[in-house]
Amino acid sequence: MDIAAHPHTLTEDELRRLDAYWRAANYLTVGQIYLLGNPLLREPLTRDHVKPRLLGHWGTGPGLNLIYAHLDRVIVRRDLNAIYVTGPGHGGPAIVANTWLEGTYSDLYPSVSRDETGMARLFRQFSFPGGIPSHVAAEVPGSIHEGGELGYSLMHAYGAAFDNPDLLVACVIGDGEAETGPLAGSWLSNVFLNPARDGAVLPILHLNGYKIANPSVFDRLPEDDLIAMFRGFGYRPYVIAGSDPATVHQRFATTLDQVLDEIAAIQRRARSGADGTRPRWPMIVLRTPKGWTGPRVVDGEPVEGTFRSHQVPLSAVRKDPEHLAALERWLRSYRPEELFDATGAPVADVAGLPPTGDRRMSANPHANGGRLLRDLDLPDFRGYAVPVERPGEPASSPVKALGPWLRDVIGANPDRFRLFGPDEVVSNRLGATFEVTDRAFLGRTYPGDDHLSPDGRVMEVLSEHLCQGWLEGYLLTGRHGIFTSYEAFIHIVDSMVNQHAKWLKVSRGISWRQPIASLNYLLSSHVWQQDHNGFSHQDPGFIDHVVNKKAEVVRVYLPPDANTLLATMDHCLRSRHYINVVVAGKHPAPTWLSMDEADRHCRRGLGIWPWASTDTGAVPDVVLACAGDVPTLETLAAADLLRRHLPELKVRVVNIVDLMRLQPDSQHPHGLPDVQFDAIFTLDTPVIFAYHGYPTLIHRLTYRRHNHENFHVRGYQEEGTTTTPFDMVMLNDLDRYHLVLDVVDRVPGLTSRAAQLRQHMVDTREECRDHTRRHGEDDPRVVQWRWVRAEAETTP
Ligand SMILES: Cc1ncc(C[n+]2csc(CCOP(=O)(O)OP(=O)(O)O)c2C)c(N)n1
Ligand SMILES: [Mg+2]
Repeated sequence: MDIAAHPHTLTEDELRRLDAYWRAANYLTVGQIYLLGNPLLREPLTRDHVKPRLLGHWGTGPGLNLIYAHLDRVIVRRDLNAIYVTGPGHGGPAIVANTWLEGTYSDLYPSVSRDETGMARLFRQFSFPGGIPSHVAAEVPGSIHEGGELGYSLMHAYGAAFDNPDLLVACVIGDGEAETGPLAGSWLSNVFLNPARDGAVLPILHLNGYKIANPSVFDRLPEDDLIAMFRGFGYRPYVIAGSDPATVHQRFATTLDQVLDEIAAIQRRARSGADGTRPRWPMIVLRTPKGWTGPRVVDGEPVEGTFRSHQVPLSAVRKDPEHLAALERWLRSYRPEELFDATGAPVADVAGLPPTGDRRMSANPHANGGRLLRDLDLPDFRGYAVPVERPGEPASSPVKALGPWLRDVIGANPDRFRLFGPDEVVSNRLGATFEVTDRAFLGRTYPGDDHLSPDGRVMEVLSEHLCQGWLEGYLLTGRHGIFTSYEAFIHIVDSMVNQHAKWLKVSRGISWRQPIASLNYLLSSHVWQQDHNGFSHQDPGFIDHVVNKKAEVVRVYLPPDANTLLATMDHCLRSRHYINVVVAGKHPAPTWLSMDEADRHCRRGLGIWPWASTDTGAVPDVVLACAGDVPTLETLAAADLLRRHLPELKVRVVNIVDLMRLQPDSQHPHGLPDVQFDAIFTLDTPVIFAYHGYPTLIHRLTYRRHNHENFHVRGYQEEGTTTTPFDMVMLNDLDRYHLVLDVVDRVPGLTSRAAQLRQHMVDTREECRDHTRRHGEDDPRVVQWRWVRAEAETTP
């Protein structure tokens, strides 16, 4: 569209009011960065009015404020339901300024009132000890995106728009942010957005030309190429460029009206059933100067319109009288006396621009998702149980057994639950979900494509970043979901998990933020179960990463079989405000517990398995502990060997589902009190612990426990390749024979007494290894091993 053909969308009065609002927001942005006192410049500015430490980011602010003001105009005119995602989240003072102008800030933080006293507090608290952080963090009303770590704005925006047909998500993307891998991948999200069912995302690329110290790459691309790139991603880009405020206001207003008309038309067409194809969504490229309206030149260097405006353009205000004078000129250039009345409140023209009530972007309930959260309608997981004939029988794939339940969760919650995964839903054995839904997809389809449709509720894209970001956006706006991934590659989102965990931790302490649904990971194709893959696909360290986070936010579950997985996932989908990591295998494996037992075991989080133990009524000689499905299998096989070969040995088998039970209750809310822990693990018995992941984690978690020095942990020690399942456990000394060796070596008195058994175990391991090398598969005595009830046992 030729914007120049519509140069005067705004009347003189509208232009004046918009510009006044923008100036007010800019003034408040600068004030927060600099001022301790004299907020309205009622007296000449002195160094004592200025903060000793000047922290914050100015450069992005004027652009963020301009976009905010213009969105406010159209929200009012069109009664839009909109939220604002701030990619350059370092522009915290700008967004806070808008929320204060809208009145939301004072509603939620009454001491920061909309008057001179409140303004002074608003300024003082910003980036000040005991105050608020510099970014658009959880403390900022209307935010679902802190933007501290750049790259995730657009994926959060799409996640928020899914299943929110009436919502407009305006997403400002920094031109530097746009260089990040996650953001670069996010443009594809429009292939998954259904205009009939979902809301709209309006990407606004904030092309202010610079980052911290460099030009942005996008700024230096020929404009034709830039446009062609976005067209290639399926957008219709509108470029607004300029540095004269009045001209840019007019262009922005005209463009915004145009793109909103287009969005409305797209939605009308799709919702009337007239058009089911992927539309070309509009987007905006806003090319305005970085640090616009700030100091042009400081100490002889150009600042406005350059990277030098990124943080604090005048950095020596308390020392250098010239800087102080320049700051005063800068602040007065906004003419605060026209913008705020005698009490310090914004004048009617300014205060009257934004919408009111929940239409304010800072008060929109979608940005405080817990307010809108509705429980899932969960089918009773007990009805999906694998019937257990005796411990270990039948074999079933835990994840496959979960499939029908998950299918029914999807079916029962068609507006608030989605499954996210990087192309692995079928490979992770969750194919049953496709009995009721498809994969969301609006790209071209061919005959033979499998379960692709615009209405699908399974979100598959080969980007762990996108899966994570979409799900976060979906959760933060009050919905539910699961992310299923290969265990090794979930590390790709380590950093995003950090950010989400921080958000959860901080928002937990903010009274007006309601808890949201937990972020649930179902990690399958785990380290011990590789078919086509090998060493590159073996890494159980995501658990280690997650446990670094605040105890009140993270939970880790290692269900040993199908029924415990069902009970665990039910628990996770009911939980709130956590990050739940569940690791479960996809291959057929013994089902140890009936559903009743599984339910009880999961409620306890850990427990002695009496049917596998031989220490009834006695102090055990050894505790065999296990966490994870494959370690549990090896542990039970080891217990079986011990029963046969050392029948007098009192063995206690303990299984751990909820890893956090291992920590003391002083460290984690799930932690087992010391007395209970001591009762199970004893004060002085050797504990041979077979663990799914890296052994050091178990030591970390049990470090403060009385019997810690007797904990001997086996787990993944970074040995692996493409080989058989039993060879994998042997490579890492986690196999049943090695566990027996550990028992012999650790239980006092056994070394000499059980020397023959020891030798037998060493030989058997070698034979098993040789078998794999000769035949390409595991030894039949390993494959065919089954748990046999003690009564039926005959010692060989
Ligand atoms: C992932 C990540 N890498 C690096 C940084 C450090 N950083 C903060 S702001 C910034 C420049 C951002 O530039 P841009 O996105 O263009 O924002 P704006 O120009 O609007 O400030 C950088 C590199 C970061 N916050 N996140
Ligand atoms: Mg920039």
